[in-house]
Amino acid sequence: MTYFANIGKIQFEGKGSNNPLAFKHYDPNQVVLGKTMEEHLRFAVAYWHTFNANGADPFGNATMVRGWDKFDGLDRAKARVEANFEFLDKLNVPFFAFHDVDIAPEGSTLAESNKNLDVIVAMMKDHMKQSGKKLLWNTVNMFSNPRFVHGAGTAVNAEVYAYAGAQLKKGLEVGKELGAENYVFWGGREGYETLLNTDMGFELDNLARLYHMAIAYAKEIGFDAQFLIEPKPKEPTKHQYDFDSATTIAFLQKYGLKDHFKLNLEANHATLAGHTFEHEIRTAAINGMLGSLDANQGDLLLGWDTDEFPTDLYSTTLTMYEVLKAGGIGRGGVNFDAKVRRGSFEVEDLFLAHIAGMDSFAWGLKAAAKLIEEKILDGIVENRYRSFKEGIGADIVSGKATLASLEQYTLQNNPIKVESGRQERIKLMLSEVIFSV
Ligand code: XUL
Ligand code: CO
Repeated sequence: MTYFANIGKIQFEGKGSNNPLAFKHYDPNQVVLGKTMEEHLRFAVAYWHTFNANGADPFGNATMVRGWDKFDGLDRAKARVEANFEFLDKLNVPFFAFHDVDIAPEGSTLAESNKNLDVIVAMMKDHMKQSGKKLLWNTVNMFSNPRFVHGAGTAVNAEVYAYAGAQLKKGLEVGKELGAENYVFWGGREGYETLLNTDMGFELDNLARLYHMAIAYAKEIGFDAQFLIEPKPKEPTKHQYDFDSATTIAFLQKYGLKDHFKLNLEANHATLAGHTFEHEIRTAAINGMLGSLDANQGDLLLGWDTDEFPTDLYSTTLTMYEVLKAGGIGRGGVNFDAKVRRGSFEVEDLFLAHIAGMDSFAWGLKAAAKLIEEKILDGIVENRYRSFKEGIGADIVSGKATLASLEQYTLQNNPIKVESGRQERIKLMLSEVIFSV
Protein backbone atom coordinates (compact mmCIF):
# COMPACT_ATOMS: atom_id res chain seq x y z
CA MET A 1 0.00 0.00 0.00
CA THR A 2 1.35 3.43 -0.91
CA TYR A 3 0.07 6.78 0.36
CA PHE A 4 2.36 9.02 -1.68
CA ALA A 5 2.24 7.29 -5.04
CA ASN A 6 3.12 10.31 -7.16
CA ILE A 7 6.21 11.19 -5.20
CA GLY A 8 9.61 9.55 -5.54
CA LYS A 9 12.63 9.82 -3.29
CA ILE A 10 13.59 13.42 -2.64
CA GLN A 11 17.18 13.91 -3.79
CA PHE A 12 19.74 16.63 -3.32
CA GLU A 13 19.99 18.50 -6.63
CA GLY A 14 21.79 21.64 -5.47
CA LYS A 15 21.20 25.34 -5.85
CA GLY A 16 20.67 25.36 -9.60
CA SER A 17 17.73 22.95 -9.53
CA ASN A 18 14.20 24.08 -10.40
CA ASN A 19 12.64 20.87 -9.15
CA PRO A 20 10.37 21.73 -6.19
CA LEU A 21 10.60 18.10 -5.02
CA ALA A 22 14.37 18.22 -4.51
CA PHE A 23 16.74 19.60 -1.91
CA LYS A 24 18.74 22.68 -2.91
CA HIS A 25 20.74 22.95 0.32
CA TYR A 26 20.23 19.77 2.34
CA ASP A 27 22.84 17.32 1.16
CA PRO A 28 22.86 14.67 3.89
CA ASN A 29 26.39 13.57 3.00
CA GLN A 30 27.99 17.01 2.80
CA VAL A 31 30.58 17.44 5.54
CA VAL A 32 30.33 20.67 7.52
CA LEU A 33 32.83 21.28 10.33
CA GLY A 34 33.80 17.61 10.47
CA LYS A 35 30.31 16.04 10.49
CA THR A 36 27.77 15.32 7.77
CA MET A 37 24.66 17.46 7.53
CA GLU A 38 22.64 14.40 8.45
CA GLU A 39 24.64 13.98 11.66
CA HIS A 40 24.38 17.65 12.58
CA LEU A 41 20.67 18.07 11.92
CA ARG A 42 19.10 14.74 12.91
CA PHE A 43 15.76 15.71 11.35
CA ALA A 44 12.51 14.26 12.68
CA VAL A 45 8.94 14.25 11.39
CA ALA A 46 6.23 15.04 13.96
CA TYR A 47 3.52 12.38 13.67
CA TRP A 48 0.72 14.57 15.02
CA HIS A 49 1.07 17.34 12.47
CA THR A 50 1.83 15.17 9.48
CA PHE A 51 -0.41 12.14 9.97
CA ASN A 52 -3.13 13.35 12.38
CA ALA A 53 -3.81 17.00 11.54
CA ASN A 54 -6.53 17.60 8.97
CA GLY A 55 -6.73 21.36 8.64
CA ALA A 56 -9.73 21.83 10.94
CA ASP A 57 -9.68 25.08 12.91
CA PRO A 58 -12.20 26.72 15.29
CA PHE A 59 -13.94 28.26 12.26
CA GLY A 60 -13.97 25.42 9.79
CA ASN A 61 -13.80 21.73 9.10
CA ALA A 62 -11.04 19.55 7.76
CA THR A 63 -9.55 20.59 4.43
CA MET A 64 -7.16 17.65 4.15
CA VAL A 65 -8.29 14.22 3.15
CA ARG A 66 -5.49 11.67 3.24
CA GLY A 67 -5.23 8.13 1.99
CA TRP A 68 -5.46 6.75 5.52
CA ASP A 69 -8.76 8.54 6.20
CA LYS A 70 -10.72 5.85 4.40
CA PHE A 71 -10.09 3.61 7.43
CA ASP A 72 -11.33 3.86 11.01
CA GLY A 73 -10.00 3.09 14.46
CA LEU A 74 -7.11 0.68 14.69
CA ASP A 75 -7.09 0.17 10.90
CA ARG A 76 -6.52 3.88 10.39
CA ALA A 77 -3.76 3.79 13.00
CA LYS A 78 -2.08 0.96 11.09
CA ALA A 79 -2.41 2.85 7.82
CA ARG A 80 -0.73 5.85 9.44
CA VAL A 81 2.20 3.67 10.45
CA GLU A 82 2.62 2.59 6.82
CA ALA A 83 2.35 6.22 5.70
CA ASN A 84 4.90 7.36 8.28
CA PHE A 85 7.57 4.95 7.12
CA GLU A 86 6.91 5.63 3.45
CA PHE A 87 7.16 9.36 4.16
CA LEU A 88 10.41 9.06 6.15
CA ASP A 89 11.91 6.93 3.41
CA LYS A 90 10.92 9.23 0.53
CA LEU A 91 11.97 12.37 2.39
CA ASN A 92 15.19 10.78 3.65
CA VAL A 93 14.50 11.76 7.27
CA PRO A 94 16.06 9.48 9.89
CA PHE A 95 13.75 10.12 12.89
CA PHE A 96 10.13 10.56 13.91
CA ALA A 97 8.36 11.62 17.13
CA PHE A 98 4.87 11.01 18.52
CA HIS A 99 2.41 11.24 21.42
CA ASP A 100 0.71 8.00 22.47
CA VAL A 101 -2.69 9.19 21.19
CA ASP A 102 -1.25 10.08 17.78
CA ILE A 103 -0.32 6.51 17.00
CA ALA A 104 -3.18 4.51 18.53
CA PRO A 105 -6.81 5.33 19.29
CA GLU A 106 -7.70 5.87 22.94
CA GLY A 107 -9.95 3.18 24.34
CA SER A 108 -12.65 3.73 26.93
CA THR A 109 -10.34 2.43 29.68
CA LEU A 110 -6.61 2.62 30.30
CA ALA A 111 -6.35 -1.11 29.64
CA GLU A 112 -8.04 -0.72 26.25
CA SER A 113 -5.81 2.19 25.27
CA ASN A 114 -2.74 0.21 26.26
CA LYS A 115 -3.92 -2.76 24.20
CA ASN A 116 -4.26 -0.57 21.12
CA LEU A 117 -0.82 0.86 21.74
CA ASP A 118 0.68 -2.62 21.96
CA VAL A 119 -0.64 -3.51 18.50
CA ILE A 120 0.77 -0.37 16.89
CA VAL A 121 4.05 -0.40 18.77
CA ALA A 122 4.73 -3.98 17.64
CA MET A 123 4.05 -2.94 14.06
CA MET A 124 6.29 0.12 14.38
CA LYS A 125 9.07 -1.97 15.81
CA ASP A 126 9.05 -4.18 12.70
CA HIS A 127 9.08 -1.17 10.40
CA MET A 128 11.92 0.41 12.33
CA LYS A 129 13.94 -2.75 12.08
CA GLN A 130 13.41 -3.00 8.33
CA SER A 131 13.96 0.67 7.55
CA GLY A 132 16.61 1.73 10.09
CA LYS A 133 14.42 4.73 11.01
CA LYS A 134 14.57 5.77 14.67
CA LEU A 135 12.39 7.35 17.31
CA LEU A 136 13.82 10.74 18.33
CA TRP A 137 11.33 10.95 21.17
CA ASN A 138 7.96 9.88 22.36
CA THR A 139 5.65 11.44 24.89
CA VAL A 140 2.17 10.97 26.26
CA ASN A 141 -0.67 13.37 25.61
CA MET A 142 -2.01 14.39 29.01
CA PHE A 143 -3.77 17.50 27.79
CA SER A 144 -6.45 16.64 25.18
CA ASN A 145 -8.70 14.26 27.09
CA PRO A 146 -11.33 16.12 29.18
CA ARG A 147 -10.15 14.31 32.33
CA PHE A 148 -7.10 16.61 32.24
CA VAL A 149 -9.15 19.82 32.24
CA HIS A 150 -7.50 20.92 35.51
CA GLY A 151 -4.07 19.46 34.85
CA ALA A 152 -2.34 16.07 34.85
CA GLY A 153 0.81 16.12 36.99
CA THR A 154 -0.63 19.31 38.51
CA ALA A 155 -4.21 18.00 38.68
CA VAL A 156 -6.44 19.19 41.50
CA ASN A 157 -7.77 15.66 41.85
CA ALA A 158 -5.67 12.67 42.94
CA GLU A 159 -7.59 10.26 40.68
CA VAL A 160 -6.63 12.28 37.63
CA TYR A 161 -3.04 12.46 38.87
CA ALA A 162 -3.03 8.69 39.24
CA TYR A 163 -4.32 8.29 35.67
CA ALA A 164 -1.54 10.58 34.44
CA GLY A 165 1.04 8.47 36.28
CA ALA A 166 -0.36 5.29 34.78
CA GLN A 167 -0.33 6.78 31.28
CA LEU A 168 3.22 8.02 31.79
CA LYS A 169 4.31 4.54 32.91
CA LYS A 170 3.05 3.10 29.64
CA GLY A 171 4.76 5.94 27.73
CA LEU A 172 8.09 5.00 29.25
CA GLU A 173 7.52 1.34 28.38
CA VAL A 174 6.69 2.28 24.77
CA GLY A 175 9.84 4.45 24.58
CA LYS A 176 11.93 1.59 25.88
CA GLU A 177 10.36 -0.90 23.47
CA LEU A 178 11.10 1.36 20.48
CA GLY A 179 14.53 2.50 21.66
CA ALA A 180 13.58 6.19 21.87
CA GLU A 181 16.61 8.47 22.14
CA ASN A 182 14.69 10.95 24.32
CA TYR A 183 11.44 11.16 26.23
CA VAL A 184 9.60 14.51 26.23
CA PHE A 185 7.40 16.12 28.87
CA TRP A 186 5.34 19.01 27.58
CA GLY A 187 2.90 20.16 30.23
CA GLY A 188 -0.04 21.23 28.13
CA ARG A 189 -2.39 21.56 31.11
CA GLU A 190 0.35 22.02 33.71
CA GLY A 191 -0.48 25.60 34.56
CA TYR A 192 -3.44 27.58 35.81
CA GLU A 193 -6.04 30.16 34.89
CA THR A 194 -6.54 32.00 38.18
CA LEU A 195 -4.84 31.94 41.59
CA LEU A 196 -8.28 32.39 43.17
CA ASN A 197 -8.80 28.61 43.03
CA THR A 198 -5.21 27.35 42.68
CA ASP A 199 -2.55 26.14 45.12
CA MET A 200 0.42 26.84 42.90
CA GLY A 201 3.11 25.63 45.32
CA PHE A 202 1.31 22.33 45.91
CA GLU A 203 0.79 21.75 42.18
CA LEU A 204 4.48 22.27 41.48
CA ASP A 205 5.47 19.94 44.34
CA ASN A 206 3.22 17.28 42.81
CA LEU A 207 4.66 17.79 39.34
CA ALA A 208 8.15 17.25 40.75
CA ARG A 209 6.89 14.10 42.50
CA LEU A 210 5.69 12.74 39.16
CA TYR A 211 9.08 13.44 37.56
CA HIS A 212 10.86 11.66 40.41
CA MET A 213 8.56 8.65 39.89
CA ALA A 214 9.36 8.72 36.15
CA ILE A 215 13.10 8.72 36.84
CA ALA A 216 12.72 5.79 39.22
CA TYR A 217 10.59 3.79 36.77
CA ALA A 218 12.86 4.45 33.78
CA LYS A 219 15.77 3.19 35.87
CA GLU A 220 13.80 0.14 36.95
CA ILE A 221 13.01 -0.92 33.37
CA GLY A 222 16.39 0.13 31.95
CA PHE A 223 15.02 2.90 29.71
CA ASP A 224 18.03 5.13 29.18
CA ALA A 225 16.52 7.90 27.03
CA GLN A 226 17.37 11.49 27.83
CA PHE A 227 14.40 13.11 29.62
CA LEU A 228 13.42 16.47 28.14
CA ILE A 229 11.07 19.20 29.33
CA GLU A 230 9.59 21.45 26.67
CA PRO A 231 8.95 25.00 27.92
CA LYS A 232 6.04 27.09 26.70
CA PRO A 233 4.73 30.25 28.36
CA LYS A 234 1.01 30.09 27.59
CA GLU A 235 -1.58 28.21 25.55
CA PRO A 236 -3.50 26.20 26.48
CA THR A 237 -3.33 27.54 30.06
CA LYS A 238 -2.87 31.24 30.74
CA HIS A 239 0.12 30.62 32.99
CA GLN A 240 2.09 27.54 31.93
CA TYR A 241 4.45 26.46 34.71
CA ASP A 242 7.35 25.69 32.33
CA PHE A 243 7.30 29.25 31.01
CA ASP A 244 10.73 29.32 29.36
CA SER A 245 14.25 27.89 29.67
CA ALA A 246 15.16 29.94 32.74
CA THR A 247 11.94 29.13 34.64
CA THR A 248 12.20 25.44 33.82
CA ILE A 249 15.83 25.23 34.91
CA ALA A 250 14.98 26.94 38.21
CA PHE A 251 12.16 24.41 38.77
CA LEU A 252 14.46 21.47 38.05
CA GLN A 253 17.11 22.86 40.37
CA LYS A 254 14.68 23.46 43.22
CA TYR A 255 13.44 19.87 43.15
CA GLY A 256 16.80 18.13 42.67
CA LEU A 257 15.88 17.09 39.12
CA LYS A 258 18.42 19.03 37.07
CA ASP A 259 20.83 16.15 36.42
CA HIS A 260 18.04 14.00 34.99
CA PHE A 261 16.66 16.42 32.43
CA LYS A 262 17.56 18.61 29.50
CA LEU A 263 15.31 20.94 27.52
CA ASN A 264 13.42 20.48 24.28
CA LEU A 265 13.19 24.00 22.94
CA GLU A 266 10.67 25.19 20.40
CA ALA A 267 11.02 28.32 18.29
CA ASN A 268 7.38 29.40 18.45
CA HIS A 269 7.29 28.84 22.22
CA ALA A 270 10.34 31.08 22.56
CA THR A 271 8.68 33.93 20.70
CA LEU A 272 5.47 33.52 22.73
CA ALA A 273 7.65 33.98 25.83
CA GLY A 274 9.01 37.21 24.37
CA HIS A 275 12.38 35.66 23.53
CA THR A 276 14.22 34.75 20.39
CA PHE A 277 14.83 31.05 19.79
CA GLU A 278 18.56 31.67 20.09
CA HIS A 279 18.05 33.24 23.53
CA GLU A 280 16.30 30.09 24.73
CA ILE A 281 19.00 27.85 23.27
CA ARG A 282 21.81 29.93 24.75
CA THR A 283 20.14 29.94 28.17
CA ALA A 284 19.92 26.16 28.05
CA ALA A 285 23.44 25.72 26.69
CA ILE A 286 25.20 27.85 29.31
CA ASN A 287 23.46 25.74 31.95
CA GLY A 288 24.37 22.43 30.30
CA MET A 289 20.70 21.82 29.49
CA LEU A 290 20.43 21.86 25.69
CA GLY A 291 18.58 18.69 24.70
CA SER A 292 16.67 18.92 21.44
CA LEU A 293 14.81 21.34 19.17
CA ASP A 294 11.22 21.57 17.99
CA ALA A 295 11.71 23.44 14.74
CA ASN A 296 8.98 25.77 13.57
CA GLN A 297 8.19 29.46 13.52
CA GLY A 298 5.40 31.72 14.68
CA ASP A 299 3.90 34.69 12.92
CA LEU A 300 4.92 38.01 14.40
CA LEU A 301 1.50 39.40 13.52
CA LEU A 302 -0.31 36.71 15.50
CA GLY A 303 -0.04 36.02 19.21
CA TRP A 304 -0.44 32.27 19.29
CA ASP A 305 1.36 29.05 18.47
CA THR A 306 0.95 28.87 14.70
CA ASP A 307 3.57 26.09 14.29
CA GLU A 308 4.60 27.12 10.78
CA PHE A 309 7.42 25.40 8.96
CA PRO A 310 10.68 27.24 9.60
CA THR A 311 11.77 29.31 6.60
CA ASP A 312 13.32 32.35 8.28
CA LEU A 313 17.00 32.05 7.40
CA TYR A 314 18.11 34.53 10.05
CA SER A 315 16.50 32.35 12.68
CA THR A 316 17.77 29.02 11.28
CA THR A 317 21.29 30.47 10.99
CA LEU A 318 21.35 31.80 14.55
CA THR A 319 19.78 28.59 15.81
CA MET A 320 22.45 26.45 14.18
CA TYR A 321 25.10 28.88 15.35
CA GLU A 322 23.98 28.29 18.96
CA VAL A 323 23.87 24.53 18.39
CA LEU A 324 27.38 24.45 16.89
CA LYS A 325 28.77 26.66 19.66
CA ALA A 326 27.19 24.34 22.23
CA GLY A 327 29.07 21.40 20.69
CA GLY A 328 26.12 19.96 18.75
CA ILE A 329 22.64 18.69 19.53
CA GLY A 330 23.85 15.38 21.04
CA ARG A 331 21.04 12.82 21.30
CA GLY A 332 18.52 15.48 20.31
CA GLY A 333 17.53 16.51 16.84
CA VAL A 334 15.59 19.00 14.74
CA ASN A 335 11.98 17.87 14.99
CA PHE A 336 9.52 19.61 12.69
CA ASP A 337 6.81 20.46 15.19
CA ALA A 338 5.16 22.28 12.32
CA LYS A 339 2.01 21.94 10.27
CA VAL A 340 1.09 22.87 6.75
CA ARG A 341 -1.36 25.76 6.57
CA ARG A 342 -5.05 24.99 6.20
CA GLY A 343 -4.89 26.14 2.59
CA SER A 344 -1.93 23.86 1.82
CA PHE A 345 -4.12 20.79 1.82
CA GLU A 346 -2.67 18.65 -0.94
CA VAL A 347 -0.61 15.67 0.08
CA GLU A 348 2.33 17.03 -1.92
CA ASP A 349 2.35 20.02 0.47
CA LEU A 350 3.55 17.70 3.24
CA PHE A 351 6.70 17.07 1.22
CA LEU A 352 7.12 20.67 0.03
CA ALA A 353 6.79 21.99 3.58
CA HIS A 354 9.35 19.58 5.00
CA ILE A 355 11.72 20.31 2.11
CA ALA A 356 11.36 24.04 2.89
CA GLY A 357 12.18 23.41 6.55
CA MET A 358 15.07 21.05 5.82
CA ASP A 359 16.62 23.33 3.21
CA SER A 360 16.23 26.33 5.51
CA PHE A 361 18.01 24.48 8.32
CA ALA A 362 20.75 23.19 6.00
CA TRP A 363 21.23 26.74 4.70
CA GLY A 364 21.38 27.99 8.29
CA LEU A 365 23.91 25.30 9.15
CA LYS A 366 26.18 26.35 6.29
CA ALA A 367 25.96 30.01 7.25
CA ALA A 368 26.56 29.23 10.92
CA ALA A 369 29.61 27.14 10.03
CA LYS A 370 30.99 30.07 8.03
CA LEU A 371 30.42 32.44 10.95
CA ILE A 372 32.43 30.03 13.10
CA GLU A 373 35.18 29.15 10.62
CA GLU A 374 35.86 32.78 9.86
CA LYS A 375 35.49 33.73 13.53
CA ILE A 376 33.21 36.57 12.48
CA LEU A 377 31.21 36.87 15.69
CA ASP A 378 33.86 35.34 17.94
CA GLY A 379 36.28 38.10 17.01
CA ILE A 380 33.68 40.78 17.75
CA VAL A 381 32.69 39.27 21.09
CA GLU A 382 36.28 38.63 22.15
CA ASN A 383 37.21 42.18 21.37
CA ARG A 384 34.26 43.53 23.34
CA TYR A 385 35.38 41.83 26.56
CA ARG A 386 39.12 42.33 26.06
CA SER A 387 39.51 44.59 29.12
CA PHE A 388 38.89 41.51 31.32
CA LYS A 389 42.11 39.93 30.00
CA GLU A 390 44.57 42.11 31.92
CA GLY A 391 44.93 44.59 34.77
CA ILE A 392 41.83 45.29 36.83
CA GLY A 393 39.69 43.15 34.48
CA ALA A 394 41.91 40.10 35.05
CA ASP A 395 41.70 40.76 38.82
CA ILE A 396 37.88 40.70 38.63
CA VAL A 397 37.83 37.42 36.72
CA SER A 398 40.40 35.72 38.96
CA GLY A 399 38.54 36.76 42.11
CA LYS A 400 41.39 38.93 43.34
CA ALA A 401 39.39 42.16 43.13
CA THR A 402 37.52 43.66 46.11
CA LEU A 403 35.21 46.65 46.27
CA ALA A 404 38.14 48.55 47.79
CA SER A 405 40.49 47.65 44.93
CA LEU A 406 37.80 48.64 42.41
CA GLU A 407 37.46 51.99 44.21
CA GLN A 408 41.22 52.53 44.24
CA TYR A 409 41.41 51.76 40.51
CA THR A 410 38.45 53.99 39.66
CA LEU A 411 39.73 56.98 41.64
CA GLN A 412 42.79 57.18 39.38
CA ASN A 413 41.05 56.05 36.16
CA ASN A 414 39.20 59.11 35.00
CA PRO A 415 37.55 59.43 32.49
CA ILE A 416 36.52 55.85 31.69
CA LYS A 417 36.27 54.81 28.03
CA VAL A 418 33.23 53.03 26.56
CA GLU A 419 32.86 51.88 22.95
CA SER A 420 30.02 51.36 20.47
CA GLY A 421 28.45 47.91 20.23
CA ARG A 422 28.15 48.33 16.43
CA GLN A 423 25.08 46.12 16.14
CA GLU A 424 23.80 47.61 12.88
CA ARG A 425 27.09 46.87 11.13
CA ILE A 426 27.13 43.35 12.58
CA LYS A 427 23.60 42.62 11.37
CA LEU A 428 24.59 43.56 7.83
CA MET A 429 27.62 41.27 8.12
CA LEU A 430 25.26 38.48 9.13
CA SER A 431 23.14 39.09 6.02
CA GLU A 432 26.25 38.99 3.86
CA VAL A 433 27.22 35.62 5.29
CA ILE A 434 23.73 34.13 4.90
CA PHE A 435 23.53 35.11 1.24
CA SER A 436 27.09 33.99 0.45
CA VAL A 437 26.60 30.29 1.22
C1 XUL B 1 2.62 22.12 21.84
C2 XUL B 1 3.83 21.34 21.49
C3 XUL B 1 3.69 19.86 21.67
C4 XUL B 1 4.92 19.21 22.18
C5 XUL B 1 4.75 17.76 22.50
O1 XUL B 1 2.75 23.47 21.64
O2 XUL B 1 4.82 21.86 21.07
O3 XUL B 1 3.32 19.32 20.46
O4 XUL B 1 5.99 19.34 21.30
O5 XUL B 1 3.71 17.51 23.35
CO1 CO C 1 6.69 21.13 20.50
